[in-house]
Amino acid sequence: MSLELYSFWRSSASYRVRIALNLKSLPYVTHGIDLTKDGGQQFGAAYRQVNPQSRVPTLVHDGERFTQSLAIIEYLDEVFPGARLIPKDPVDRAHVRMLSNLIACDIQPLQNTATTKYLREKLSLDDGKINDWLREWITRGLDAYNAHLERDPVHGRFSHGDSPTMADCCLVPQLYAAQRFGVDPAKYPRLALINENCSTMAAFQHAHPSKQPDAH
Ligand SMILES: N[C@@H](CCC(=O)N[C@@H](CS)C(=O)NCC(=O)O)C(=O)O
Repeated sequence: MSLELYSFWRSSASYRVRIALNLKSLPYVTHGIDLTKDGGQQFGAAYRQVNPQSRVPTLVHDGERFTQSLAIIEYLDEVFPGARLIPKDPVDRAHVRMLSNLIACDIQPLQNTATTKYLREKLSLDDGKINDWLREWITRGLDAYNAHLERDPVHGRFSHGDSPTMADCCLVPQLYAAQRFGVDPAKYPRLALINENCSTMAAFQHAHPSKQPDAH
């Protein structure tokens, strides 16, 4: 069995999949795709063959290629035994998907490299305005995530209950990105606590950007 992950150390979508692979105790080989080098290695001919969308991550499992981090995490959960990342019960499952989508669909695309590059190069926004943009969308998204947790009757040490799910695979990288872009996670005590609980687990520690072979 072979698992290969095309990823960039700082990419939050790649970080999600690394956490999921580790929670499932699945060994994998990393292929670093540097989004900051040579105008972005994701646009190179070699990587376009792997993923025509020119984004990371891509997971290759025994020759089968998958993109889109949430689709990858769902696939891993369905195919491999071990910790369940998406609960069985339809209500719990919908909660976990809702939280995951809130981050993956409504926050991350607005902080993505290609988006901020467009703001800078095509719309001539300066760094100050781009930072305002980033903080605005990240704050609105995390406010909403936090509000959902307050209403969710399933409280626990993680986003939904007492074991980590796909939602936590999304939350931890999003809080890492938030900090990078100047939004202090301490503003959200509940989210900060979940982040702390995750950070005690080896699966999350080993997935951290600073621990990746391509980190710089
Ligand atoms: N919805 C995709 C998002 C993938 C994505 O946007 N990846 C970013 C890094 S986090 C990327 O490759 N950006 C390259 C670019 O913007 O050119 C997923 O969840 O996998």
